[in-house]
Amino acid sequence: SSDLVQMWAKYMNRHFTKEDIYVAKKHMKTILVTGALGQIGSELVMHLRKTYGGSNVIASDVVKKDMPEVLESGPFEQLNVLEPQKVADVCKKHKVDTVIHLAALLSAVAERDPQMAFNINIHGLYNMLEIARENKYRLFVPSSIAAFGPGTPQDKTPQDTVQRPTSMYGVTKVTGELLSNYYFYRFGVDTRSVRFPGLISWKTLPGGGTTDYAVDIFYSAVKGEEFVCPLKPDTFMDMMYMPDALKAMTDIMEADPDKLVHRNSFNVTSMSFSPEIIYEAIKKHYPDFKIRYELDENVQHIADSWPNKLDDSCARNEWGWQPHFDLEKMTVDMIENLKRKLKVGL
Ligand code: AKB
Repeated sequence: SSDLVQMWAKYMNRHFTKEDIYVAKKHMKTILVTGALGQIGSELVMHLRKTYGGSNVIASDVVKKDMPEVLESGPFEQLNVLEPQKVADVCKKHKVDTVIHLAALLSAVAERDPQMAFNINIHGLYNMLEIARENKYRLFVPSSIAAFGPGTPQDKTPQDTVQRPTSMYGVTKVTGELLSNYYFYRFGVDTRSVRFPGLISWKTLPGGGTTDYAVDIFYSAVKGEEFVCPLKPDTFMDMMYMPDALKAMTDIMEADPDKLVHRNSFNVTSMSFSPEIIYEAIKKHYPDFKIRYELDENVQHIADSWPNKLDDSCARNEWGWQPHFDLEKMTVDMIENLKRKLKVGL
């Protein structure tokens, strides 16, 4: 199937030359982040501001939450991605050249309201693609392990393989990958993305994903509470610690475009574990920690349709992807930071 990618690229090359790929050779300068007060956004904005300067990273979200670190370290705009004219005006006002579009519903919440998920995830994405096309912006839109489905090989899931997801979230992610590639080949918009696994962080909670248990389990352990797990003990999924996810986003956006065979989207992973395995890793630090399994069938159903472990060799070969955190290292860091955040066990 990588032959297919090559063939398609060759065919589509008739529509554009390398010079048409907007600003592809330049670095990011002024960046708009949508969904900036969410789990990824709140950390990404601070990470980008350190590298590109506070005033060059415009944080935006549909509601203004009480997050002084993000709100006070640079510009914030209250924006709804379903109002494209307002988004375009804000981009022009700040002379944006790159958009990182994170505003979307996650898998479990999307499955509870598929119509709303379609509206936000698809119409929001389409609006951002059109704004990028009209204004020659570069665009990053995260995909997910949810872009795979029951027919996909579950172990060492290849970069190019069957993508027939059965969740609305997954359908919106595959659509996002296809549309982003289409805008690249058809209009020369510099779109790039990765398929994120479950992201684990101590700063901001995820909101309604299938992999959220891997964050919640740390909160229970640090607070000295029993953890009630919604998934079966042997449910394997790929995971990643947030610092590696932030690195993946900046590395791919700054990657040399000549080296990219793929674009939307790259498999990336740091580790693969099950509830049983992460429980054992945390138990080394909290020997009395208890887990109880109370299945949420909807969440289990989604998790069962996702891969156990991705093969991310294309990301490693094409733009040097290399994670820093494994399960043990992440566990130590999560516990240390959560103890400080929750002011317990210090
Ligand atoms: C979710 O569980 O929905 C997300 C994802 C893997 O995309 N964390």
